[in-house]
Amino acid sequence: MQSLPHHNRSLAVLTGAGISAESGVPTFRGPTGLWRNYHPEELATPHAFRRDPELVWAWYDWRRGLVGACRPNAAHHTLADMEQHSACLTLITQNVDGLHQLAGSSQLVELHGNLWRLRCTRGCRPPWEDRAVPLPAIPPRCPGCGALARPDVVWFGEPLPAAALEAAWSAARRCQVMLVIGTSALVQPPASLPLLAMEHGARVVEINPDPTPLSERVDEVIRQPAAAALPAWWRKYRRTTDPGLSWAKPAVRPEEPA
Ligand code: BV8
Ligand code: ZN
Repeated sequence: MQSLPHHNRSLAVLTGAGISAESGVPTFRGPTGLWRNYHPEELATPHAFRRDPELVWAWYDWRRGLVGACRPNAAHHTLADMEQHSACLTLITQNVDGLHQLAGSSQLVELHGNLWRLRCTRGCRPPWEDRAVPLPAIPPRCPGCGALARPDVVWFGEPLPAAALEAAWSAARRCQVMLVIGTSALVQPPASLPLLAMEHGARVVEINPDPTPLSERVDEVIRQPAAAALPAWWRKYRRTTDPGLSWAKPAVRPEEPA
């Protein structure tokens, strides 16, 4: 395998709530993830919404208020810069906070939707953007047919958007390097993406201050917060003139004279 110059080696990046932690966004499993003593998994379900849409919307309104006051950090900005300088970068996020877009990332695969989009529970029209904080009415209603509106996110027990999932699978199969940033790797199907990338020979690097179920399986672990670790990783990556040595899986080289 001819080792590719680093600027046209395909990179895939998977992000989770941890990349937004330094922007002030509560992570799901961190101490700040709880709301009124509800675990996210209890509220982010179609069942919870059917049972009490006001309660679920109060939670999303609280999160929109919180996230709306947050700004992208150095890790988000580095990913936007990487997009500018990489021929082939696929940024796959589990986050619904919209901070990647705010940082300027456009090649983004949102696996779990977005807090700033609403959709009609009757499906009478495509999802629409609504950035009102707080929402004028809880629960909000569809401006077209007056039916209940819901956040345009994927709830537990719901399938992921097929196009986003396919884009993520193919990026994982194609990439030479996958960065896994700020995820506890517990929620499926996203947690399987790094495994798929490894099965296809990619080098997988985890950036997370804490261990995860992936840590002992990946090629490299950077135990630092993302806003510090990612800019440093990208500077080193770009400086690398001989990609085969440090980043991609060592190329199968013809026997080099000893
Ligand atoms: C589906 C949107 C099928 C909503 C979200 C049993 C076994 C295996 C799987 C299952 C099971 N039971 C059920 C399932 C499936 C389920 C699942 O995986 N459950 C888990 C809990 C076991 N998955 C589903 O239900 C999915 N759908 O399977 O559908 C289907 C198919 C066809 C037809 C019908 C059905 C849907 C899952 C999506 C749910 N929606 N979000 C909303 O946000 O309101 S998931 C949500 O939680 C996030 O999007 C994210 O995916 C997840 C949280 O994980 P992380 O982002 O990783 O965050 P976390 O807090 O956990 O960790 C933060 C990490 O950051 C930590 O490691 C920490 O150390 C680190 N960190 C902290 N600070 C920093 C940092 N890292 C770097 N820098 C820092 N500064
Ligand atoms: Zn409608």
